[in-house]
Amino acid sequence: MITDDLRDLVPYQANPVPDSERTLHVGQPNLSDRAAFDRLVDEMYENRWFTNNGQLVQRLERRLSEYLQVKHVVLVNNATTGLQIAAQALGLTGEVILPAFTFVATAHALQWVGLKPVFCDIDPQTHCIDPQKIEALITEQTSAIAGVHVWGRPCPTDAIDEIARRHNLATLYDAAHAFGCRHQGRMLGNFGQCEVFSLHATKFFHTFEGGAVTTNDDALAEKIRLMKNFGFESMDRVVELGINGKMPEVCAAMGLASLEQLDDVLEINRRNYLAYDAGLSDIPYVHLHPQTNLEGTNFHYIVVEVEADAPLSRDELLKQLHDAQILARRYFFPACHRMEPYRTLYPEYLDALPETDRLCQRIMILPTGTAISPDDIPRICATIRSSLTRRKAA
Ligand code: T4K
Repeated sequence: MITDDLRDLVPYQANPVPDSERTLHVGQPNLSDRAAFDRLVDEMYENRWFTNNGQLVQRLERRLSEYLQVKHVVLVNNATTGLQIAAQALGLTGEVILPAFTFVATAHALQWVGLKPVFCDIDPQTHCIDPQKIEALITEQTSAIAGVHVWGRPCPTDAIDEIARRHNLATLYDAAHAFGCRHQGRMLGNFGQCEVFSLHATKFFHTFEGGAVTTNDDALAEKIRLMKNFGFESMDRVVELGINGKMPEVCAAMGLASLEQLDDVLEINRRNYLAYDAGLSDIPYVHLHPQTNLEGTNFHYIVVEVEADAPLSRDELLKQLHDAQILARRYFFPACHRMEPYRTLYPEYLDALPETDRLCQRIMILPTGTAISPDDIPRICATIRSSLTRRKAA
């Protein structure tokens, strides 16, 4: 139910451009309450403490640990660094199995720390790694399975755990999309040896730039804390190979202010999803990727599949939307195995991932979040309908 309070959160109301002329983007950031953010920035000034594990970072870690019901939350400067640190802290070597249907950062983080990404195909129903295809990829060099909770939909963690146990592999999850999502009655953040969230501006919950590594393993959390701060155990004493993965205080201020409004953002996302569901349901050739976990998702991505025999290809439809100032996006396009350096380093995957390749050709992401007004979604759906029917009639 959208209340008046909720409407106050939607920034379009302060926007002088009429709804019908605004450009609609995928990924426009949710805004925190400005006064709450300003108060936290004032506090940061009073403390004269801007980074290096400041009070706001510590406070946000405590809040997130309560929110995610996980023992340890280690904030970092972004999820890419978080994944690199997690891989190092877990002592991964050789090869790591992951889906190619992910943002390229997942593969880059592993390759950057000297691991070979081994790309696994996805389950076309869930868009996540297909557990039935993992085992055939395991070799003597495999040290871990890295699942990605694509669009916030949980990976099949039981199946992955079972394979990992049998082959003595580590498990970690890229939870970049999945803040606030639940799985089997628990918040994501509690699965595998550790999970890594992105808190980038385009995400459901954000800190401008940022990331969070979560784990229930005390020793691993301690190692990750050391590693994100150059390996310093105490002043002048370095005990690990470390990096600069620290989150600045101003980012934590954004996180603390944003956390207060997260329930409202969730409600707006849910409203938008339901409006898309209704608006797209009778348009032929397009299908909204269904949310199967209505009580446990953040509804942050509106994912639409365009059928192969539609009168317009996915890319032609995108062009029509862009012409109407609706900047829908292809994610993830192309998939990692078709991007450099992977297509040159590992050409064996170019013909090995049919479901990934099919999905990459078919899906588009539509705008949602608090920057979208209730009137935008009917306009977007009408543009999709008229583009498809115009072409069919022609
Ligand atoms: N794993 C997965 C599965 C991920 O999706 C990501 C990041 C990562 C790992 C790595 O997390 P981080 O290291 O970033 O914490 C964007 C984001 O930069 C990236 O964080 C995100 N995933 C990815 C899916 O999307 P681009 O290259 O698509 O960004 P860009 O600049 O094209 O912006 C996306 C849209 O957002 C545009 O329509 C414009 C809009 N936008 C963006 C920003 C930053 C705004 O309206 N305002 C803004 O301030 O990567």
